[in-house]
Amino acid sequence: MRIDLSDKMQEALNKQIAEEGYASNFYLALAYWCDNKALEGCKRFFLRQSEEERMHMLKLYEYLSVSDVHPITPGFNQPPADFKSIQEVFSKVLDQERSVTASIHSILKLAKDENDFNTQQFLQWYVDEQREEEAVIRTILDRIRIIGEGGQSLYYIDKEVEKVNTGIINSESTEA
Ligand code: OFO
Repeated sequence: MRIDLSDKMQEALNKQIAEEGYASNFYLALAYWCDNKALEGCKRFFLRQSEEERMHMLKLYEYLSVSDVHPITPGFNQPPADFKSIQEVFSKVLDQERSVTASIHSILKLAKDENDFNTQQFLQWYVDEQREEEAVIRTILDRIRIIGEGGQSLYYIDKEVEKVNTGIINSESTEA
């Protein structure tokens, strides 16, 4: 089914491709920052996030493609390469996710203003995904705060993040 998208919507969805692509690269950068600190659980977490963000980007390519709109492949923006601590890493992740959430919400508002029901439906998946991602990151940040900054804290933080990787902590268990 071909979907008619306004010029403004085409531009907004193409911009979102760049947002998701950046998020994928950002998480890749974080994975190898963690690798460098021997934080294997955190590395695995960010590698998986990087793959998921790429998948979010590709969903947008497909949506534009079935709408007969040529998706624009974004250039690479340099993600940050260095961080003071794992606490700083996860708080930057929360900032990053909040900014993507704001971007999705603004496209959804545009879709509502334009009575573009197809795009509203398409974006709902992203709204849910963002809510779940933010919930997981907030849980990790809470645990990091509880563990504190003592000598073995990195070891315990990595173990907590590994629980997310294995599904012991997930978005369902974090949403009250
Ligand atoms: Fe694309 O899910 Fe978060 O950013």
